[in-house]
Amino acid sequence: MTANRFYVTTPIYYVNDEAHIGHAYTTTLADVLNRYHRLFGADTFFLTGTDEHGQKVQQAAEKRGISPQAHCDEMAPRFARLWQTMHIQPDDFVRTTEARHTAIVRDVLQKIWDKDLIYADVYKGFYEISEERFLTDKEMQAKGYTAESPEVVQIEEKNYFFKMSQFQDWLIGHIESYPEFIQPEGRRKEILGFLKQPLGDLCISRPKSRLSWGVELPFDTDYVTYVWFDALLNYVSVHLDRGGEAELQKWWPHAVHLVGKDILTTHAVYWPTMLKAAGYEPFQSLIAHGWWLMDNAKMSKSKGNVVKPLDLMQKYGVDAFRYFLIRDMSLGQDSQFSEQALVERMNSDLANDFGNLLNRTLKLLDKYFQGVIPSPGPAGELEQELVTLAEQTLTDVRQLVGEYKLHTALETILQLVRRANKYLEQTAPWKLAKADLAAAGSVLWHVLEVFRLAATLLSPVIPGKMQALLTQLGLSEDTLQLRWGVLPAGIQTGAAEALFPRQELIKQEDETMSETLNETTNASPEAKIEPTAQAAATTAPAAPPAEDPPENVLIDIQDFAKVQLRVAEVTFAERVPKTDKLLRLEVSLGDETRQIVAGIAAYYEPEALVGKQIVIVANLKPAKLRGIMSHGMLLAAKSGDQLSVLGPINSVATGASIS
Ligand code: ME8
Repeated sequence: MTANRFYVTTPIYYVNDEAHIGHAYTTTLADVLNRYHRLFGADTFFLTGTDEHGQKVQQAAEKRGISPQAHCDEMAPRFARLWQTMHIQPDDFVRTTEARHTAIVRDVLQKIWDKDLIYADVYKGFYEISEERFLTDKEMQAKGYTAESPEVVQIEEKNYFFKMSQFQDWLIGHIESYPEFIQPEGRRKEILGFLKQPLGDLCISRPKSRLSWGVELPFDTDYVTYVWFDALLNYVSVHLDRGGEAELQKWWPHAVHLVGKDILTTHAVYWPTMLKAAGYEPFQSLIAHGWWLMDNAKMSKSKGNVVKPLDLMQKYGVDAFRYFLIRDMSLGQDSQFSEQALVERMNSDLANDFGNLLNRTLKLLDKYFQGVIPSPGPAGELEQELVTLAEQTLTDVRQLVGEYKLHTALETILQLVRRANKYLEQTAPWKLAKADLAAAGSVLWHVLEVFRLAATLLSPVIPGKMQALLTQLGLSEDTLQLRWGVLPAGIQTGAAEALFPRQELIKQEDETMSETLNETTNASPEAKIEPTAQAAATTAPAAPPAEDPPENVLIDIQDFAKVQLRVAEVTFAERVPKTDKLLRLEVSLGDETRQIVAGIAAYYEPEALVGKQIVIVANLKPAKLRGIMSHGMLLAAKSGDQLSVLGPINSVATGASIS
């Protein structure tokens, strides 16, 4: 019997640029699959990382006037931090410049060289700059390039070649025998079609005179290997380093590679033949997903249509973003991205279907049972139907996850929630309660049990919100079980608060300035990946200013309770260019970093604020000031032309709530 294990990988991302929604998608998908398999009882491993060698990275570093290593050391943690912010939990994060990786690349090269499967030759051909590889005549034609096209250069030089052509027949046989090897089916056919033409050998080196930023070949110190022969090996190098061949064998037969369709050939053709040459078995499956498109074009920086994940998360929250990515992409096809679609998806699925039913149920629970979960009574016909559907949902979701149909899995879970809504209408516990309180209690138990089950099934996709739901229901994590009938009676639930408030599209004020901020290469890593902010109390907010409240108007304590005040520590401060009013602050709340723009430049030197604890309003809608996103507002007292930023008199834990 094969072990119940699951090993999932993402491509390792180039560090020549910032992460965008495409990177966020593949990594979220891997995280969600990993969490599902863990929920289903498998032993799991999830690997992601960064691809740090090659021409593009060398050029990006040159442009900034720093060494490639310094550039990589700055960029790689940005990816890692972004994944952390997105609640993505890889088991390891590999960087191709780490010695643990390069040592294995050299070992494998030596092994293949010793088997006489690598040779030197002088090659003349067209080299595609963006893809960093030589193109065949056919590929030149297919891409519509000629010798004059700026995308390619003609190069003649000595290089090392891997005898990939020797493995063509074996590869075709393997793909034909194992339909799950390349998915979806369309991509498998595409590769089989590609393999109808004779397969060439693969150039795996660059002379150091042309490119030095790579892994030196063990058999010729004038050459490096880079990109594919380097990067693909990350999938095995990490395990070999962690525990040698035994550790690799533990995970390797279960390896599932997730990639975008842009890197299908490299993973479906180069990679299995490299493995075969090195004496390793092929991976289990390669899953190629489609692209997120903006206005029908792939996102790319040159087109200026890149969507930054952090901007979206700061506006709508991490879980809403994760939910949208998984729900709105049918794996294998392209999907059109729009912020409007994200907002609509949140409102229809999460706020309406899930959130409304939850609120109604909790209100009824409060009214008739003082918030204590009642016991289930005997199941009638309607209850039986609900239980049958719930059990069917469990089976279907497991199967759909196995088939990588996550968007359908989510829809299936939501259908169960909608069915529970109908059940509530059919049974009308608000009427029932007058005649038979126990029967009304049984109805509420059934609806809440649907929520417990839905929370279990949705927890891999929206872990933060489902944790909040459990807390609201007074349940512990071990109630996240995949069977009907777990909900304990007699538990006191917490206060009902909207888990998924209705969202509106948040418009950006001034896009061009935001670009300027993000282009600033000297900005701290947080500034680039975590642009948040809000006006200070003393500046005109970017959102339309609320009317000044008339003096002496009394407000309810509930109104004040809506305002989240927290203690923050200023970690960085600078003047905002081209204005003498604003400072840009980075503040820590302990568990997160935020950016706040405050109108206090006339009163404070930036340095004087660093290290100080201040008070911020933490739940203001984000706004843009001079193109810089502000997430929160600091409090300051103003009298005449004096201003004092407020903070605790004694130092307290950073992030502490103020009540
Ligand atoms: O190719 N929609 O790195 P990369 C969906 N370093 N996914 C997208 C996307 C989009 N618009 N754009 C990018 C590399 N992706 C190599 C990989 S692996 C051994 C080496 C995702 O930074 C998608 O997963 O260009 C794609 O395969 C990956 O980002 C490319 O990332």
